[in-house]
Amino acid sequence: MAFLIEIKVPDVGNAADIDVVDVLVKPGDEVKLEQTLAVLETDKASMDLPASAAGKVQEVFIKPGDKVSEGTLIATVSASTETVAAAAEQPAPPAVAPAPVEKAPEPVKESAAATPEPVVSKPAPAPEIPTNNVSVHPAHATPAVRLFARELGVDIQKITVGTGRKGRILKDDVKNFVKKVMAEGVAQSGSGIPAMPSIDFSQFGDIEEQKLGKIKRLTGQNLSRVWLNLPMVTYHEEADITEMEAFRNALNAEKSKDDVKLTGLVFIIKALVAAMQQFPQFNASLSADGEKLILKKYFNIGIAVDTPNGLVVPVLRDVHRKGINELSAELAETSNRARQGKLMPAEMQGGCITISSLGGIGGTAFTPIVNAPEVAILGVTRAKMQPLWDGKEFVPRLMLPLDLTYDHRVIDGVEGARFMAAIKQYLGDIRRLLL
Ligand code: CAO
Repeated sequence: MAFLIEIKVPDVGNAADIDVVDVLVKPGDEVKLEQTLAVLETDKASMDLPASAAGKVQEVFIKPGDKVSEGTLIATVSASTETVAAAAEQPAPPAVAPAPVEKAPEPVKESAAATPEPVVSKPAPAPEIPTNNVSVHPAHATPAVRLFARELGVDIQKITVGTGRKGRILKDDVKNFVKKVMAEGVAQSGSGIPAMPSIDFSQFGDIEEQKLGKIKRLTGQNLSRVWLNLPMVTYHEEADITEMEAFRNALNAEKSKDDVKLTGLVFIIKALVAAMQQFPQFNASLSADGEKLILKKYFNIGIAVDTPNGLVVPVLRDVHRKGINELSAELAETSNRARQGKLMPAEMQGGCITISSLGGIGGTAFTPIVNAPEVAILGVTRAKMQPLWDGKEFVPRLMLPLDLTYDHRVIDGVEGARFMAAIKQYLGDIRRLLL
């Protein structure tokens, strides 16, 4: 015996006006128990409406774009007595509301031509609450979810976790995918750069592993962060320090063997501070939101010091108030303590611009990385005698190579060139430092 079963929208937890995004059956289709008849979608989740009885679909009452609520008739299915009985014995599916109570089918008189089949009202089982199933078909999603993914620029094929029924991708899965990608981006300082591959170098020959010290690890992290966040430009220049060196040598000749000798670096520090006073935008930091420039009225210079544990940057404070001898003594004392690992954290804070000098070793030029949040760093390599044309002849001059890297968000190219020209002028004639 056959019964006509009405399949209705079950209790879906107070949701009304639910969108019908897909209807998967038509009259005449044979449907199995639990087969998806339609796909509904609220603003929170997408859900499949399964058939609560197996049989032949007689009529379908909804179409994509309709809005339905609890109790809306979805379809009628003509089912045999056995199927209905079997369906009645099915345990109540997990539901957001109590399982619907089913009307028991009544025996039907064969002769009723106008009503050939008795009608049984049967809500579809309540849709399952999404679980964290791993999707077997990663791109199994309704058109609405696909549209949503497209609007966010998400390639739905890349979403491997569908938490809907049978692994269907839901709106929430798309949102979670976007959150995950954003979080990974942040972890990589917004760069989205793929991680370096891990290579087993022992396959090419003998190796030894050496753990990086704390300073090296922290410096590495900081340098990577700066490298990825600051648009940096390095400008190169040469300063004629022939007279300055003559003066420095003369001063050193006057010193006793216990006095701290003057190195060229202290003159460079003074010239740098004079240029900073002339160009205040170099003695500044950009606010974290990039909206403001914080101009500093103090003049603290960081000096990169090479130590057995790695690079550290002690800060010489209030340099504009200190003389060459005082600065020399402070530089010698601080760099010694830095090499012995005796600097306190506070001694490495509050710098305005850093100098990285490789002049004691050699070099002709390099591109130092800005010690952010400072906006510039001055690199120094080895001075050497060069023939310089004075308009009549070549004359030997001691030329000092300088490299200025600056944060291009704060410093324009022309400002960088002018700043460097000022340093060059101060070093070329240190009497100008008195002006
Ligand atoms: N041109 C020619 N000679 C130079 C010079 C230059 N630009 N800079 C230094 N020298 C000479 C000095 O005059 C000194 O000569 P004497 O022994 O004849 O007196 C010698 O080189 C050694 O100088 P120094 O480097 O010890 O002293 P300094 O004051 O110039 O520098 C300090 C001090 C602490 C900056 C330096 O010792 C240092 O650690 N430099 C490394 C910085 C660094 O690691 N930078 C890398 C950053 S990027 O990774």
